[in-house]
Amino acid sequence: MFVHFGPNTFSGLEWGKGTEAEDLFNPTDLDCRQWAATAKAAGMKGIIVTAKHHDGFCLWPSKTTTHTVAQSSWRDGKGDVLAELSEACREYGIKFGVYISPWDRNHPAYGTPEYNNVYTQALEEVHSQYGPMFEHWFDGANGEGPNGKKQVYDWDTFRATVRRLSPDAVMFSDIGPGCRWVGNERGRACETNWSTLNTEGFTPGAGAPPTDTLQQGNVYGAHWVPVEADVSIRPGWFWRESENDKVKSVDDLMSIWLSSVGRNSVLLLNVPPDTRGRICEVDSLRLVEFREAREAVFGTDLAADAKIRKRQGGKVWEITLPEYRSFDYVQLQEDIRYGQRISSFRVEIQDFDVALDNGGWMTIAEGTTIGYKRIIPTKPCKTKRLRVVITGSHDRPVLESVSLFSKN
Ligand code: FUL
Repeated sequence: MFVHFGPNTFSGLEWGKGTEAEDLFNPTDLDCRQWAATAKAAGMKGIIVTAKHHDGFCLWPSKTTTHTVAQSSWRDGKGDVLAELSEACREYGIKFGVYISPWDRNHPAYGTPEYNNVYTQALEEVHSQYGPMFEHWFDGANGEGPNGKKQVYDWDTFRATVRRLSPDAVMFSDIGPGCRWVGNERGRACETNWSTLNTEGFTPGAGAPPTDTLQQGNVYGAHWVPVEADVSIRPGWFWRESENDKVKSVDDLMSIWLSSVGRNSVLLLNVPPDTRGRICEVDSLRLVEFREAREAVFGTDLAADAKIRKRQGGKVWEITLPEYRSFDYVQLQEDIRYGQRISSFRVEIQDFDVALDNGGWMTIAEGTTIGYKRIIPTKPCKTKRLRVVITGSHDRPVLESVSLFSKN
């Protein structure tokens, strides 16, 4: 779960200007345990909160600036969202991560080398006081206009600082090093999606590889930088009252799921708390309905008790079900401990009612990459026998599992 929360929650802006009074941030009923409980009930595994967005306001009492919760009148300046949220995550068994915007529209040092020290110190504060984190989100956005302040970021120091204090943190940015941006903010990965990427010569933000490269990765890319697809459950990243009736439907969320998790990506779904500091009922109910919808389809693997025969060095998997079964999705997984090798595949079913001269085998799905998980929607199929044929692979293909799921 992505959580966008800060002055924008109160102003209705997506990008705060940095000039907002600290008192603007004033949640009337903050409840981070409710966020963690919602994430848990939604089947999510971690929360990443905007500890500082582009407006520069810090949700923890940072010593790096005078634009924080400590200067606000919220809880008489004694409030600390990160303390409360990290504690709630621990209580609910949810991993905790942070987004700290490098772009800062408030800090006086922004646009000078000194700002790199400021940002590094912010990383130190957050990762040492509330970490270790499971993920650190480096946003690539920098919207200063032609006359705006330009900051040359010291990415090497930023990354080394996170690595030192949160050794296991996955670092997100356009180019990783842990995971990469999907190239859009709709939560949609490409069907062809290599987890490998060439990052030499690129930087996050304006110096990032072109969008289609971010989407597809690089075949034989030098680094393992899988995709993380981010999207908001609402039109905006931040809560606003006018969008309470625009929360995405279960069908929308399911479609996003299939084109992110189903395409070798992880999903980061933003659920923004309101001015109370709570996730609205409409969002949390939708999340539970979404979890139930996923469980209804993906909770039962119809191939779990199948007999599997692997032939041709793992290039062909023949699957025999105990009886005729109907399904709408084929799920394939590669054993990514060996990297990502498969570049094309085909799924066939045997249908004796079809008069074909090849034993009744019909192709029901074809695709390119698989990766850690690929879910292929098919037309409604009913069969007892199917086979997965790996038609292209860099090395010996190491398929890990084949699963079948039904909508009903
Ligand atoms: C972007 C930001 O500019 C948006 O405000 C939001 O935080 C999104 C997740 O990343 O780069």
